[in-house]
Amino acid sequence: MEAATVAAPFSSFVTSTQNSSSSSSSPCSLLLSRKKKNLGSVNLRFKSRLSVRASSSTSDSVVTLLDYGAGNVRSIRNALRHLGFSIKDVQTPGDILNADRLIFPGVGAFAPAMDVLNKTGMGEALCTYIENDRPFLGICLGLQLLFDSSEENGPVKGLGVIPGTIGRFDSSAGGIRVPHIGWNALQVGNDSDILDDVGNRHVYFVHSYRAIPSNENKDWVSSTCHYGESFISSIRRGNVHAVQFHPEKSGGMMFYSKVGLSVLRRFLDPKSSSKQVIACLDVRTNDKGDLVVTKGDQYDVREQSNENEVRNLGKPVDLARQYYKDGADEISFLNITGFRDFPLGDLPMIQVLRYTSENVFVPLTVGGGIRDFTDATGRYYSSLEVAAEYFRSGADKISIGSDAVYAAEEFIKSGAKTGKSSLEQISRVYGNQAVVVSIDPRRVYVNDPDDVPYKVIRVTNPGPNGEEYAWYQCTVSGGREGRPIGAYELAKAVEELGAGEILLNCIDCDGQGKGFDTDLVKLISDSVGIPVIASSGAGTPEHFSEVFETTNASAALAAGIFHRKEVPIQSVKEHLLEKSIEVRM
Ligand code: 1PR
Repeated sequence: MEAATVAAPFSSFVTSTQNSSSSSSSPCSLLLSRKKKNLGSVNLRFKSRLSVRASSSTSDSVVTLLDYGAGNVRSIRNALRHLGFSIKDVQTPGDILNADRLIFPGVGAFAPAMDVLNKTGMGEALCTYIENDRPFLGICLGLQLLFDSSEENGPVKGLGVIPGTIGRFDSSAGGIRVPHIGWNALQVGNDSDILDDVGNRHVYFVHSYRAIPSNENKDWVSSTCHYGESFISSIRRGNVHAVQFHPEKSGGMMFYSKVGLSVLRRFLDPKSSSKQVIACLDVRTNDKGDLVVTKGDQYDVREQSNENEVRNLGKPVDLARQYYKDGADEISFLNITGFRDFPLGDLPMIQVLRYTSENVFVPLTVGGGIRDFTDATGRYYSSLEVAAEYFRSGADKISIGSDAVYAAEEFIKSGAKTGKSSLEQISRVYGNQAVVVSIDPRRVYVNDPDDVPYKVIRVTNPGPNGEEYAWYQCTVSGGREGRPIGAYELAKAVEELGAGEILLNCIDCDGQGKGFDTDLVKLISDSVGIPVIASSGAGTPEHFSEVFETTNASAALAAGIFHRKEVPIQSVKEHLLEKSIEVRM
């Protein structure tokens, strides 16, 4: 797999072709010239001589590296290994076409590089690969070669994928020194997933030539940087990315996990984007009428004492502020008796939200009782009004529980979207990213998958009577009533109805501290395209890494261990970092 030295097919090229680069037409320009007319999306319908192999994900941890031996790409190799990837070196154009993901760390000068690409047929293979929107990351020269041409020892034709000419920094502009060597900040524009963790932090540059943003290439530009002038620091279109800076050098060991590597990680495993640790505050009024943070034991929030009082674990605003300071990525308030009350009448809950949002600057989700409602006076309130009041009071997202179950049942029965459910109304007005559906399922073991008309899975831990299968029955009203719908069916239906995220609780695991129900989380996170929050059962930091390593959960939530100060949020995050799971520190 790994070629320690310069990949054989190129070594001979590098030396011999130093100065014979001005071939008439660039590989891509031939391919693309006929298409420039409708260069809307990358994936054009042109049948080139070459064809790329549909992704077969030979292995999720292999990355193909185009190292044409011009310079040391040792640090990129080290970075890839550090991220747990093995490297397949390009030996032939076919290796490019068959790549699942390709990194092209261009080092050296433009002309010799284009010569190697032209003479080895790699240029055309690269064009075909990019044309088919295959996962590509060009670094430094690997970005510049995508452009029409370069003035470096030229003009020299480039691959011609992106309009524009690479030119030398003008040292007279603003008294800058050329080459541009050092750390500089990016102005991240169009969404470029791979830069999401960089934000305005500094990354490392070493180059004398640069690409300039223009009307012709503006659709490609995902970030610019200023050095005497504004130049293109990264491009992105679909799965095709390239950066002028060096992600593999953008940070010391400590920085590693934050900036440089996050760019590579996000490219290599787009799903990996950084995981979130969420603190959840289940709130309700206790018998004295005070709004307290409580915590269920499989949803039973009453102390096993004579008084049988509601378990009181603290004040909602204080705890929320504390978890924010401790590094929680999001805070959720679940008004667990909301199904009983009328949210807009529940001023204490709204007050909690207003006070919290004054001091907590991470996303706030609030749930409980969101539904259309007619109060005792006969006044009708739509769920939209309820949600509006929560958003006005500081919520970034609202969470719907019971009402989403009824909406899903209706949708599955009729097969038609009425547009009237709280889920549909609120996601239509506020966007689906503002709507979370909280699922409260209970595991039901069965001996045979055909025993029930719902999605059944083989469970890791057999049931009390050795049952090998189970389905997850959804409940409403805080787990009090089981409904004829499974968590799988519900998740699929609410995604269709406009939910932007799923908070996947598990009544069986709630408050048990034995870990998340990874069978359930895997089932749901593999079945929907929207983010899934694993919830219920966290007892140790290892439970978090386990759920992120074994499922596609985007976030994991805990309550009890944080309320009882058994496991600090910081130690969960440090553990995840040790496990190379990207989190915000
Ligand atoms: O149905 O729209 O009124 O919403 C009610 C909301 O309240 C739902 O989101 C539902 O999940 C929640 N809820 C209702 N009853 C309870 C209860 O505990 N009796 N709590 C309840 C939900 C689940 C998690 C909990 C995790 C983590 N809590 O949020 O925090 O299980 O706990 P752990 O880390 O201690 O294991 P509607």
